[in-house]
Amino acid sequence: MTTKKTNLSEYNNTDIPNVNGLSFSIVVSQWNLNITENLFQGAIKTLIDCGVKKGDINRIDVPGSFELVYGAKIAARSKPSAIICIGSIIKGETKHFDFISQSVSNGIMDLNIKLDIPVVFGVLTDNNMQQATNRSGGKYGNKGVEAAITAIKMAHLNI
Ligand code: DLZ
Repeated sequence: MTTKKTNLSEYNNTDIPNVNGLSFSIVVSQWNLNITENLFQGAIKTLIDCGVKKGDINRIDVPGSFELVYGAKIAARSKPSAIICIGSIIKGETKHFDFISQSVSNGIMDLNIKLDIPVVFGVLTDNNMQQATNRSGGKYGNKGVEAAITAIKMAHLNI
């Protein structure tokens, strides 16, 4: 099956639920920081554009994507309406890509089972830097924007 490569970050403002009273934590991996900073900017701008107040958004930095799960656990202590995990894992010559990608996706899934707070997977898993660039504000949009919209929708479910 082929995937049509379109910009997945275009959203319709009228479909976005009311954000009154919602708060968000964004956990940002510092590995491949040029990519994750663009993802973060996409996410925070989207939250603010959708009406979330700056003061209701908290940022936690962690060294790499592997640490996102623990970072999200820390973020959960302040009971935000949703947590967004942002990371960029890029394939190299060793198996790190498989181990880290698998651990992070399983870890975030576990948090969704255990916590009463939705935790959103805003992690790019790419074969190379060009693919990551294309998806962090490039020609295929910004995964951070998608993560923010997902977080709002999931937080709204939990009201
Ligand atoms: C070690 C490592 C490598 C090789 N590559 C990445 C990567 O592409 N993306 C990423 O977010 N993190 C990477 N890391 C760091 C690990 O996520 C983790 O921070 C370290 O293994 C320390 O636990």
